[in-house]
Amino acid sequence: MARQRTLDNAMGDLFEQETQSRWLAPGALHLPGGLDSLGPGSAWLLAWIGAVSSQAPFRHLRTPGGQSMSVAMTNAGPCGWVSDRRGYRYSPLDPLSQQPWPPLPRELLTLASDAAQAAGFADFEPDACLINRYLPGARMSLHQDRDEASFAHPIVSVSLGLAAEFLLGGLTRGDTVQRQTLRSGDLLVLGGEARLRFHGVAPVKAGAEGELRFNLTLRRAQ
Ligand code: MD6
Ligand code: FE
Repeated sequence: MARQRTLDNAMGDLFEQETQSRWLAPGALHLPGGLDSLGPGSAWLLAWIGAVSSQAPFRHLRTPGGQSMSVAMTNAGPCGWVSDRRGYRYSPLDPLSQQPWPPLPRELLTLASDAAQAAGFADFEPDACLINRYLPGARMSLHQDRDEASFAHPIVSVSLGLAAEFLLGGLTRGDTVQRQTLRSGDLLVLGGEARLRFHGVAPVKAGAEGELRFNLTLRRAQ
């Protein structure tokens, strides 16, 4: 009896840990394991990333300053985020093929909209999905996402594979940064007051969750 209750408690705690969402800051909601609680797991998403990258391969974009990024990127949806010597922007065509980016599946739009809803942002309809691929050692320096037409919409991110330390700063580059581990299946919403907070990813470490980390960010670009 007592033993059973202990086991139930342990299971309950585990479930809570996996599903309890937490505000990192006003407008910044972390949903651990949100991919599983809002949708049917991660296998379909990994398969979809494979299909996207066979049409629009991952590539190391150059910053306007000319440096090659350590993270490889591709996109899906009506708009894709690109960077080159001319600057950062959204483009309806993949510059490598001059073809439209692969479409966004309904399941992903629903996942993003449900996550945004959980953070208090109604009617989020993304038109862009940037897919980042990290090998161990790759990192994302502190940045603001400000190439979108309106900052009224949140950005929803989905992490898969290797865990990473997400760095959340303030509205000024020099502000103190808090760290949050993002694990496979975690969702993160940045909206409202947090929409323009600086953020980045510390160098990804090798681990047991696979060889790679993927992060998908669903955005309203236009
Ligand atoms: C990453 N994420 O986790 C990079 N941006 O690999 C982002 O840059 C990001 O997670 C806006 C909103 C959520 C994010
Ligand atoms: Fe970002």
